[in-house]
Amino acid sequence: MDIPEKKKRIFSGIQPSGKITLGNYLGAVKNWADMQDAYDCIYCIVDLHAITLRQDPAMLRKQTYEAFAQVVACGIDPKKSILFIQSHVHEHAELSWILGCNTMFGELSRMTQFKDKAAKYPENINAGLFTYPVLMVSDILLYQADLVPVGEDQRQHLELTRNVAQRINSVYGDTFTMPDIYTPKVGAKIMSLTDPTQKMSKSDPNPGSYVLLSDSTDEIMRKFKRAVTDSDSCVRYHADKPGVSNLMTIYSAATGKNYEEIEREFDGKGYGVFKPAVGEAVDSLLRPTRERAKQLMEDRGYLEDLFSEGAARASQLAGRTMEKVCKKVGFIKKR
Ligand code: AQP
Repeated sequence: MDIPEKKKRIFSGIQPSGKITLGNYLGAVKNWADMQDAYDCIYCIVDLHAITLRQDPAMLRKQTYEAFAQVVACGIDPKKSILFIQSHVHEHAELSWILGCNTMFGELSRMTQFKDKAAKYPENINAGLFTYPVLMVSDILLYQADLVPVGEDQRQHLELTRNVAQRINSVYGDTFTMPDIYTPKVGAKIMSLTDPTQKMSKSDPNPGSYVLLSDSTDEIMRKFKRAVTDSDSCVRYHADKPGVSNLMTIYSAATGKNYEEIEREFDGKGYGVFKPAVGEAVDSLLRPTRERAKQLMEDRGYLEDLFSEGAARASQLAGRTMEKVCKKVGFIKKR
């Protein structure tokens, strides 16, 4: 009899630092849903990470509920995958301390995301912003993840994860699974609608720059009609046309059409026809998720049951790793 091969374990997270955008959806959450059968998936709303930037407490609470509801609405099945909220599993912060004592100041000083965020928020360069990568290392190693689906921007943090895992394994003996970066086949990088040289970000102060999963049809249509393009009116994918190319990427992700098909479809039609067509395609794509998330938000009790169950399942795995780590580093057990 064939013994079924053990599924590889995936870990990934999303910050409730704003509302989930079309970029987060196409670049991450949609793929999460598609990976649930082939992998043993653990997904997390990373609220501990979100407070590295100053958050309004009431907003953070609301956004955490909303992010959880939206992730479920996007098709993450909490029975199939483990879905939980990071601060509900205390081992993330505990492991982060131990791993922080095994991560070098120089390694963290080289992290480009820290440099970028420090430049963007000079009034709040807190120690958490600096040690953020250690918490990410802990998130991954706590669950002994084999694969981590992240964008290119996170590659440096994943390399740090591997370095720390290797260091611990060589100093204390085999402790952690060595994780690999996983680049999903379809993982579009979606750019801002108002500045297509910047990625679409939920914390962008300009709401016209992003489309939210919760945006109404009117909001979606208005944002696409105002999206920055260029002065000619030709729908063509080209590096010199970042605005149009970004809209084509979005249209392609929403309709399944490739760039050639899109260029043919809008040949001679101009942006006045193209931009509303992108809006309509995105609205059709997001409508079912929007409606399901709204229903879920009206049933807080159900959401609370789901995230409590998720945390209980995650805690079991996290507890096992923590016990192993504490023993390896020389902590004694209480009775
Ligand atoms: N524009 C994007 N295109 C494709 N993928 C994206 N992701 C984020 N923006 C885009 C992917 O979404 C996942 C979750 O991201 P995150 O919440 O951990 O933080 P982030 O990458 O910093 O996303 P934001 O929206 O830009 O948040 P803020 O504004 O708070 O920093 C990740 O897998 C990411 O690659």
